[in-house]
Amino acid sequence: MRHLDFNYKYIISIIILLIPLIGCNSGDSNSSLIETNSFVEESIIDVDEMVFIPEGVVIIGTNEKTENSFGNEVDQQSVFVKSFYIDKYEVTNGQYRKFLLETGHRTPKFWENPYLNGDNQPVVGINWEDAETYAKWVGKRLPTDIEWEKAARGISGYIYPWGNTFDSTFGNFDDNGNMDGKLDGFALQTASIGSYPKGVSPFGLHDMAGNVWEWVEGTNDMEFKMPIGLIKDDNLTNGKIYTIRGGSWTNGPDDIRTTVFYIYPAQCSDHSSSVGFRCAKSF
Ligand SMILES: [Ca+2]
Ligand SMILES: [Ca+2]
Repeated sequence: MRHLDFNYKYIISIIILLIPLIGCNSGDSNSSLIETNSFVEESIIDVDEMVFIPEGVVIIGTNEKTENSFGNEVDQQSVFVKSFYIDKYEVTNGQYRKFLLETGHRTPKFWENPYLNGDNQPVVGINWEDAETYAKWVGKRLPTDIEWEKAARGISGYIYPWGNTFDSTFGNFDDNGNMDGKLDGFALQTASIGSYPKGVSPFGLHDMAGNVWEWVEGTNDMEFKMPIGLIKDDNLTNGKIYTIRGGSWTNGPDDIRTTVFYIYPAQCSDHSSSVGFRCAKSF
């Protein structure tokens, strides 16, 4: 069954790749009026806003693992995390456009795809190095696995950002495998960031479950005790392991768990329409 699900999602991904390309949007702004539909509340957001995450011991991982995720989960453990700031939202195309214009950095895959290139939709089609380069350019960095998980599930260790029960209307997910938008309002595309205020994490972060997977800082730090059998040479770059977190618009309840990580080669996501990132900052 899982194999069939994988094939189905693979086919959907191919369909996305074949969507005709048209001209890209233009213009940018720091504050943006989010588009509305029947599922989305109208609100004004500051796309550059960061949230302070206080230091302290938190639970990461779980002892009640799902067997139906593409990704994996570590055993439950308590970890001390220093305080840090993290973006309230996923990095948008509008933010990324400024970076491209100032640096001449390579244009992401899907940059001209009308389903994915709105100014307030998260940037996709970028690999880990693109994400890290952007983060440095904007004076930030990528969050670590542990930081990301703390920010997503809070000090109570929720399985989903909002609690322990899945709700298909609290984020842009796969609409029960149909990707038709009937459950969450967005079919075969990313949602504008911040479209699901009911799905925020305990720290008020948006889209920590779904919309786009999020690159985190690569790690060779065994404090995050990954099952060693999962680590292959092609998952390593400069001796580090790279993962994406949170699931996306192509994933359902098992993949969008805050505890799930998916090991991904750092160079190989530039063809993915479901992987983006958000930034963090120490102080
Ligand atoms: Ca959806
Ligand atoms: Ca996300």
